[in-house]
Amino acid sequence: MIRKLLVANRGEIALRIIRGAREMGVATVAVHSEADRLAPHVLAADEAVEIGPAPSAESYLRIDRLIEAARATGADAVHPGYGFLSERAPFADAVEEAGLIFVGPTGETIRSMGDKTEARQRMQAAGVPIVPGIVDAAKDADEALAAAREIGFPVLLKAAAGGGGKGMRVVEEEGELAKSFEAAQREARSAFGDDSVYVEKYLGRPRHIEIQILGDAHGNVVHLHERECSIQRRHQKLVEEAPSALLTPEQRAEMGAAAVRAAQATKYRGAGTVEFLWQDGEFYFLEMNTRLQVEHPVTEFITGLDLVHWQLKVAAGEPLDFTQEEVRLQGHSIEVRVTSEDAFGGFLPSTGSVHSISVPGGPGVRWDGGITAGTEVGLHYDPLLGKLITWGPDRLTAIIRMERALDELVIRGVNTCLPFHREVMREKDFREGNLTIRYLEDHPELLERPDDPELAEVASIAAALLEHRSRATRAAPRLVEGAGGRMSNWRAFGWR
Ligand code: MV4
Repeated sequence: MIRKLLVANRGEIALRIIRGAREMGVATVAVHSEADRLAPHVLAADEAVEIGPAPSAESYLRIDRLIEAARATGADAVHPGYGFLSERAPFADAVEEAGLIFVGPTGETIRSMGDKTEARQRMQAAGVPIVPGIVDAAKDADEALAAAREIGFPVLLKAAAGGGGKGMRVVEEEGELAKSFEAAQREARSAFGDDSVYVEKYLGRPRHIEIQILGDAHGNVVHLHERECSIQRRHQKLVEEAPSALLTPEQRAEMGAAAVRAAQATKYRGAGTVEFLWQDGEFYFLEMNTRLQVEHPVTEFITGLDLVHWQLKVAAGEPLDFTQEEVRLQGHSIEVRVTSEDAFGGFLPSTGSVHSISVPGGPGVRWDGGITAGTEVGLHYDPLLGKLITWGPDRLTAIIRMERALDELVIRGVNTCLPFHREVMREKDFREGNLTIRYLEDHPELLERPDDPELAEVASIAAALLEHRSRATRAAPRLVEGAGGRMSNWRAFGWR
């Protein structure tokens, strides 16, 4: 087993990993920048090492300093969290070369999934459906045009070294292709130092559904069902849920089996996510993420499994001790990402000091946060302050609980996107589970400040006096026609 774990991250995910390690009797080492000396993850760990100034490039991204911190504290394993170095193959390699356990897949697996054309080739060979298109980069615009004619317009040009939406171009018709191809190549070269571009059929209104997988060092792989992450803005997910509101048990099993084949094709060890686009009853492999994801708690809620515990176990060589048939799917879970952004002002980042935070609790509610009163929110790091997650025996109960928990969560001192989430929870298409990756483009009203300014001012004065939000600013959760009456949908909680 691992004795001492260095957590190469900050914020809510560092705290989440430290909590999981502590429960398993694993000692923890936090690392932090000068700006994060008193951050919650530092206070929560058994030991802490300062690794550099505030900018990530001089601290959380310094492989040499992280390895040195592990050596100096006698850690025997490193958990990369998400973001930062979590999907950099050279980091996984450096950790192993230093004789330490990397909590994640091998550098080789990370590398092969980072190249999108290689990933497509491997998936095709493993019998995982991929988006129709070419599997090798196109040599020139003529080759791309020939491919596009075969696939049928519109097509999407993608950088082989890309991912996360960088370097993509939609091409509607033949006449635009040559120009777009050259632009995509230039973009890819300057962003990734690699100008390889390939061609895919463009899907206009897909859902983003991903499958959580878990593999051990002995070749066993299970899937832990899907998460639906369609509600996003500029590739930043905002709301996630598990299971998806519309998959049938047969479709779930089919996607799960495809994800397991994908993981087996890369000899996957650890927790990973296979991303799919879903449109008109068909699903297509998009990318594989070789890390623990932000939205992992919704999977933990519906399966009862602790993903950090399992990451540590399989990293230490322990086999999975349950089968696919034993993986439960119980109820429904929703997560909202709470960021220091003003959703009604174009998601403008908000900075300052957190004056106070009051976190929700009660049945079926989880707050995974990385801030306390006094935390300085600046521009050096990701704006994610924390995640609010609810569980219910069914989707409507999870939503109603989220509305209740959103009302209980009060963060003062910085603007947050909490008011936006209150709007989403009441919106009809969301309530009915009608989601695509264009959800926000289809609902621009959700990005408009809903309150009467006068009422908002009165409310903010009242809130300042009372230290919690006035009831006047929020309507009672509204029921949506056809979504079922409130109590009629409410079942007594507990395993059925
Ligand atoms: C697509 C697509 C439509 N058709 N591929 C965006 C990020 C990268 N991982 C792949 N992405 C997309 N690929 C085809 N053939 C639409 C997107 C896409 C998207 C995908 C998932 C979640 C959010 C998205 C937002 C915009 C575009």
